[in-house]
Amino acid sequence: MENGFDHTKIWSTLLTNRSYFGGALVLNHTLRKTGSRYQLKIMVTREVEADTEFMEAFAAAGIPTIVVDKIEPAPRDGKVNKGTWEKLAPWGMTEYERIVLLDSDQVVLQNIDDMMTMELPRGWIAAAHACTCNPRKLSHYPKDWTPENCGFTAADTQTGEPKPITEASPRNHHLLNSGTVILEPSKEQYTALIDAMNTHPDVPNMLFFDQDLLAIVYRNKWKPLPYTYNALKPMRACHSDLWKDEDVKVLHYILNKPWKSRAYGDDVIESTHKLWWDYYAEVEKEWVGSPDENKQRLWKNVVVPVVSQE
Ligand SMILES: [Mn+2]
Repeated sequence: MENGFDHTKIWSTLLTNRSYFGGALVLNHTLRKTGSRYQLKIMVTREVEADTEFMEAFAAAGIPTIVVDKIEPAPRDGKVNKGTWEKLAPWGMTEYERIVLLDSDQVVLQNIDDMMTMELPRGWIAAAHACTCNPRKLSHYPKDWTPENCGFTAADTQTGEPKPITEASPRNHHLLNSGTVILEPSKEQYTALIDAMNTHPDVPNMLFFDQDLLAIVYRNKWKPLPYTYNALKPMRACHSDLWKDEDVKVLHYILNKPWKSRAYGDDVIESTHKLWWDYYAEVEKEWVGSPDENKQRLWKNVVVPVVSQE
């Protein structure tokens, strides 16, 4: 329990460039604020590692980094489906007993340390469903992404508990959102994931990369978590009967990011951005008010350019 943290289990998120850094700082802040006994370690790509000033900012934030090598599928017909495949790297980090993947566009509103001890069958992962309501009617989303087929439509609106997945479940109930994933690193599972990435026929058409692959490789081997561990902001409208603000533990800002504008809307969905800006103001105060001039410089050079200032 060095530094008061339990080092056998970590939170982790992936950054491939500077653009989500404000998000990652806020995520880390909310983990600390909710009193987690576990540390956030940020996976960074080789490109990030080469960005000296960016790496100084992680150090100034007191956030350890884990450099991950490029992960991408073997080319098919000379083409590579480029995406966030490095999110698969934690399966290979067998020095940890458990890793909980979070997204840097999430904020933690209540202590979620129970995810580190939650029972998980050997060889399984846990995640919350993907919401397949497609409320914005995005044309590139699959045709069967409708509210009737959405896993959350079947959840218990009283308790928030997900409906167990069975053979009779609609196809979409087998889909998960990889914003929050509980996993136990294993060489065997890592190899299976990488093999599937290189050989599965669906890979060239995957829109959500790691997320789509996990749903295939862990089909019937993933435990659905209540929506509260990965509350996708549009669900506040499209699953308003399920959503209870006071129950949300992890709020996930999918689609447009809060840090892109301070002039967010006041509707049910966009008004959730206020929470992010409130936490951001706390982080800003810490850095800008710091007696450490280096920290002030890094704030100006690394954070300010990627977070809307008006
Ligand atoms: Mn996300």
